[in-house]
Amino acid sequence: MRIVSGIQPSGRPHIGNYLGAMRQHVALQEAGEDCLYIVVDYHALTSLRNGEDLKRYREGVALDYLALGLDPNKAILFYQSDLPQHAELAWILGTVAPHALLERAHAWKDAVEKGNRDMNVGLFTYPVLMAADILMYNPDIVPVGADQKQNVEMTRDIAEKFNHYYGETFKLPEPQISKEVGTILGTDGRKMSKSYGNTIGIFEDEDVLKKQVMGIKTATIDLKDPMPIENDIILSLYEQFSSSQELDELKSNYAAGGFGYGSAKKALLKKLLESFAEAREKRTQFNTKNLGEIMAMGAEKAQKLANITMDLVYKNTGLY
Ligand code: AQP
Repeated sequence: MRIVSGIQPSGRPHIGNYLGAMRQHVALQEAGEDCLYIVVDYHALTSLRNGEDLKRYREGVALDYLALGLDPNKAILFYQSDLPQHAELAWILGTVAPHALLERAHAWKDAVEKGNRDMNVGLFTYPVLMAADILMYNPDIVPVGADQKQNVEMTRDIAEKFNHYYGETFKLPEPQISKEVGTILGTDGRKMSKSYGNTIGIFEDEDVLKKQVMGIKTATIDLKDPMPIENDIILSLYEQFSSSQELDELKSNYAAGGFGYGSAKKALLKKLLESFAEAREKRTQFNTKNLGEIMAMGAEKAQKLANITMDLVYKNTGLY
């Protein structure tokens, strides 16, 4: 199976990115699938306004992927902007993508409602660029977090439109979303998101992680009283990293009373540090020295596949 997915270097990856996407990405590579993973830096330009930040984040995301087990000899890892054809295909797809379709995008509607973002055109056409990233490589499956399901559905709609006008050109990909993960909640109870500042990191220093975990919003109850287990952010995160027995133990501590949210947060922090111990150790040994070569190798492999798609697109649209 051909697999394509991506991550925005709009900040440092968090455990939501890991559970919703990156963990699956590495597992699919290990299962021997034909995987392409894209550090989508053109997308990050819709929110970052500092070149030094983008440079640091995109290298950071690539190194984080490698530390989490991505093997550049098994999967193709590359920077989106190394292949300007992504922007070119996005333009072409934009000429068939209905405006009304993009207006329905949850992320766009959310941004309009909040009105607190720089509402640039790139943010509006984000799903078209994402369609280009995906359709460029004709994948069968697009493994993403639950929040990105709509974008993959839009990719299918745009591909169908294009095929309707220009004849069979693109395969319609299927989103693959881990049901057990769903949408991971951030420290404030909203979707964990780099732009909400409510994330818990993977590779941050221990004192930073501690601060993030200790900042999780909890109910206000007396220490001696039982703590409610419904809609508890700590438990929902702990569940993702522990066995059912460990989860039951923590739940019974909640029910017993006298435990306190401080102890629950400490248990979560311990679990996170244990779960990522190997990756965190690996990450300290990685630096940007050989990264250029690894990313250039990925771009070269991706370029060969992109050329095939673009040749067909030029031929079918008459742009040859
Ligand atoms: N909270 C989440 N729960 C489950 N999956 C998530 N993903 C992101 N947040 C969660 C999945 O991670 C992959 C990479 O996401 P992205 O960086 O490309 O963009 P995003 O979804 O917009 O992530 P953020 O953190 O919310 O970034 P900003 O704030 O910059 O927009 C995707 O597969 C995504 O589903």
